[in-house]
Parts: sequence; C-alpha cells; structure tokens
Amino acid sequence: MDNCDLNLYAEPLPQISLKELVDSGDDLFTRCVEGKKPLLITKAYEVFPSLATWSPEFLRQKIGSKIIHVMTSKTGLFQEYYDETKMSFSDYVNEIEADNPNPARKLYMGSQPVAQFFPELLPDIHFDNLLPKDRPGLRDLWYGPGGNTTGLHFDPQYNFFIQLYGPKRFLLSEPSSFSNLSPRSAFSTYPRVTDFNPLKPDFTRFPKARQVKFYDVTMEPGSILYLAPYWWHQVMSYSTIISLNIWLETPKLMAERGSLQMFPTYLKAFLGKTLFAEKRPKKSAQT
Ligand SMILES: O=C(O)CCC(=O)C(=O)O
Repeated sequence: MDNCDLNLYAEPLPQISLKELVDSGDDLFTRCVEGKKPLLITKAYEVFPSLATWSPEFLRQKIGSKIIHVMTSKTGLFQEYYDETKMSFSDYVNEIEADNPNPARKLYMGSQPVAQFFPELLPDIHFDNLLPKDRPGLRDLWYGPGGNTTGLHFDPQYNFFIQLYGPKRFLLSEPSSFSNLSPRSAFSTYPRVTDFNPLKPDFTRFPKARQVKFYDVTMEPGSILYLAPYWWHQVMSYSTIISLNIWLETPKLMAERGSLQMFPTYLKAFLGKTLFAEKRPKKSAQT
C-alpha cells in the first residue's frame, strides 16, 4: 500500500465494538454525533450476524437481472461522477470477478440509491434499526473491484459507512483542513472536491497541503465508520468491495430543505400581500 509523505495525526481514530456500544445503553446516533469526529465501530457481525451474508454471490442472487449504472474513469480515480455506462448486474459481477484486480479496468458501481434501484435489499440492512427513524436518510450501495480510488472530498451529511465485503482504506482529515487543501471553486460542478491526492502529493501545486494531517484507517468487513459531516475523505479499494452507507441529514440541511419546501408558501404569501391586498375603503372625509 502507498504510504508516501502522509502526515498522520498522533493519536489513532477512536474505535469501539458495536456490542460494547449497544451494551453501554448509549444511543448510538447521539454518541456518534456528540463525539464530533469520526468513530470506527467494529465487529458489527456480533450484533447483526446476517450482515455477513453480503457477498458478490448474495447480490447476484438478489439483483442479478437488474440493469445498473456503472461509473467509468480514465485513471481509476473517481473524482467526478460524470461518465457512466449501463449493464446488467450479473455482467458487471462477471467482469469484476473474472480477473480482479485488473489495472486496465476502471469501473465502479458507486453510490447507488438502494430504495430507488434495489428496494428488495432494504430488509437486509438491519443496522439502520439503531439510527433515528424520524430523520430523512438515504441508503447507497457500492460494489467495485480493487484499484479504485474515490478522490478527496467532503459531504455535509452524517454518514454511517458499513463495510460488508473486502477491506476499504479511508484517509480522513478534519474540516479545518479546508483552506490548506485548496478545494475547487464553490461555483464549480463539484465544489466539495480537492484535486490534491495525499497518496501522490503535488506540493508544488498545493504547498499548504503539507500541513494537513490524516487518519489512515483500514475498515475490515463488518465495521462501520461514522463519518462526521464536513470531514475530508479519500477512499481506496485494493480488492473486490461491497459497502453500504446511510446518509442522514444534519439540522442545517433539514433547515435548508425546510426553507426550500416552504418557498412556494412564502412566495404565495408575499404575492398575496402585494397583489391581492384587500383594498381598504378610503376614510370618508366626513368622519
Ligand atoms: O467508498 C467509496 O469509494 C467512497 C465513499 C464516499 O466517498 C462516501 O461515502 O462519502
């Protein structure tokens, strides 16, 4: 594995086994969010043994005939999700499993909404029983070959990332690394992304990135990473992987969504006041 010039945090990322967390009686979501940084939750199979059944074969049986969207990339670095191709899930599994890793192959079925494309998988997720039911959320499925990298970026949601098959490596950096990572412009199509690659650092182009520290975390199957909002992450797969993640909205996102939904109401109220305001009778001169 590549490890050049990585400036690591002195202490390891906090971790706890899922059983220990559940036995503590603490609410998992509250504990994660109050910690204000990522948390690695290990050994989820001790609590949810059926999560261990997720494998390429399990998915082929459940969703083999579906036509899926697969991202393509020229380099194996998936930084923008522009290019995609479509194929049956079974064909995709055959492609990947025939000779993996194959450095020439640059395909990734990443970030596919389960409720929209694979609703039959929803009852097999289980872990989401531990998360609040009243918070809008999305479940995404990731299945890809070794050799893929998702470039360094951040997301504004709470992200519970469940590793189900094969290991995945995350490089994580705190939100305040923002200015040192010189992200793309807020007006670009992918504004939450930096072109700095900590595994191939270009310090001539990104001189301030020398100051950026990382946690280097390898998730084994059966572990869950709570990825706090706005944390930078770059993600590498070295063999076939299956992951699921559950995105939950933060209070800020819920407020923004709320105000967008309310917009037609605000607009009607505003127009109502200006266009349809009751014409008050002019006061009579005699009174
Ligand atoms: O697993 C990956 O390749 C990327 C995951 C990711 O970027 C995310 O969950 O936000």
